[in-house]
Amino acid sequence: MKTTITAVRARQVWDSRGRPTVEAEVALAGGATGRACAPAGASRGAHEAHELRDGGARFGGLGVDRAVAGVNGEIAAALAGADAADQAALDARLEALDGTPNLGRLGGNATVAVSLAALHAAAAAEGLPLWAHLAQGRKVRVPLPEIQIFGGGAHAGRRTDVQDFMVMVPKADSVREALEVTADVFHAAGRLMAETGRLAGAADEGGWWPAFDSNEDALQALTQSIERSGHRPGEDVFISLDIAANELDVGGGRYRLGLETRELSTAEMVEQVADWVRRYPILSIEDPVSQDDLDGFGQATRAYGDRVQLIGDDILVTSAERVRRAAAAGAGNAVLVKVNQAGLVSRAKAALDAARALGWGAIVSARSGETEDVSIAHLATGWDAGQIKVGSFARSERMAKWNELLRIEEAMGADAVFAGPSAFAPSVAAGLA
Ligand code: 2PG
Ligand code: MG
Repeated sequence: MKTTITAVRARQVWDSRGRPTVEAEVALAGGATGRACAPAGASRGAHEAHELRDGGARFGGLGVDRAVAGVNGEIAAALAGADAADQAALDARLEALDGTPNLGRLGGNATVAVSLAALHAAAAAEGLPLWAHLAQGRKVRVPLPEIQIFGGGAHAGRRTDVQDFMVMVPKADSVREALEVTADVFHAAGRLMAETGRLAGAADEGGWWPAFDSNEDALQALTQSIERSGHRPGEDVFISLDIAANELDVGGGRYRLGLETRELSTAEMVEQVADWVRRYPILSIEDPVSQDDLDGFGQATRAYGDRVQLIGDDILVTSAERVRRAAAAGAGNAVLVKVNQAGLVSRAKAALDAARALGWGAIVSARSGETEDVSIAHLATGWDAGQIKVGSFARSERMAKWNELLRIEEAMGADAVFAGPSAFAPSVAAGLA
């Protein structure tokens, strides 16, 4: 069979933070090959697939020699002869080989690189771009981006408590237009920051590293940047926040806003965000509470989930089971899908399918540590996820994904449909009409 795996190998490459990561290659009997890199998060959920690092002094303990050796040894042996076109069986083999629920023995960084590389190889064997291989002839939408303007939290020395200040352009006609509007806002924000002496560099995902006095200050500056860019906040351009509240959790149901030297209870945290939602053109909120606070996530959903997208990242960790559990508790209306958080392509797809079955939104997301790998542009499109999150509008590991989306949209030609408001859960989409 032309899709039979003949070889699997891995090497250490470097990510956008200059840290080692795993790159895998899969070769098939018919001559096709696929290649993929594992990304790496900084603000991680405890329930994610385990990232296998070497520890010790070398590279600050972040070496991936063991993960690479696992691919070149055990994984290569176990996958020889497997069918790359049967992703579910291949991922099940990896799961069984690892033998732990969180892929802790071989490492989610090893398994995700291999799982994705096999997917690329299967697409190549069909002679199709990955998005078209995944779409299997079905009509799929070009995803709506959320794009970071200011980076904070764990990605910028905790210069703001909120991690990502992003924008969305849901009423654009195409991803091309959405990116052009975002470029205007990104540069207007840079100019505003420079003029007011608040520009302090670039954050991990390419956003402006700001020197703000409060989180509110950042919201004001972002709204002002949208206005200055010539676009209309709350009409053309909306704000999306990743609070990444896990990073603010100081235990005992308390959240610390370090920038403002305030400590909030879960109820106060929910109210703080509700207050921002009332006063700023906010369309989407990610992780307003900590990873195990399903109750708090439910409180947030009851407070503003009828008009605002409420995304679970660290709380759902790309797990179908956690998505269903959250929905049963009335918590959330969208899932962030990070393939490396799940550790396998099939597990990530299952989380997305669970969300879709519930009428939720789904956002395929990059990590703060990325490479030139553009797989997620294809996954977000081919899986018809509706939304994509890549980081900011600078640095080539980010721009590579945006540029790939432009190529995909162009390849679809007159058939291309931009997801726009259809990307959201119905009540959120209704608010945009
Ligand atoms: C997140 C991601 C991307 P990290 O929290 O959504 O912004 O960050 O990869 O560090 O988990
Ligand atoms: Mg997040």
